[in-house]
Amino acid sequence: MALREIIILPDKRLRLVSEPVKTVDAEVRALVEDMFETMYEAPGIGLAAIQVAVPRRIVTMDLAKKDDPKDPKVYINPEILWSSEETGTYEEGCLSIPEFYEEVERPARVKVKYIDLEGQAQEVEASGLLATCLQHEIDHLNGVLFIDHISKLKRDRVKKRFAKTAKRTTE
Ligand code: GNR
Ligand code: NI
Repeated sequence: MALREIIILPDKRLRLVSEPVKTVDAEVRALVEDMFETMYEAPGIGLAAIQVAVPRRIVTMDLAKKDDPKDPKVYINPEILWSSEETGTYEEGCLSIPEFYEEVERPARVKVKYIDLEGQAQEVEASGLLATCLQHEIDHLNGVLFIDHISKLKRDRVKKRFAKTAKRTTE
């Protein structure tokens, strides 16, 4: 088990389209373990492999409330099969855009197919926070960030702030 470094805006790797997993082997399982360790330590409720610089279609998630038992979930090659017309709005954040939060409107419910850690095909119908988080993570696998769903004015403002901070810390 190892903690991995979470990459942050404006790291261009966040814009990569991640590759599907062919077989759930020991290497994938080791990456998933590291992703959970990294996600819990951050702390975050979800993590896409690209956030630890691995461009594979792997997502870890735990939506358990603080003080409740852990509820680790893994979604490999997740795909949205259906999304509702009805939308919902959540205040989102992202470990790759630290300390920035904004309301995002997305489909309220989604049906997602994925592969589990045993390599078995699964489907889930999600609403609420799970629906939001699955869409946020599947976006990451496609190089999309939650700031792509907010106004251009707000997006440009946050991009500029992170570009400045990156410049300051590399100079
Ligand atoms: O920790 C996280 N919280 C969160 C809150 C609202 C909507 C989505 C998220 S996901 C985020 C972790 C992260 O960046 N996952 O990619
Ligand atoms: Ni994120």
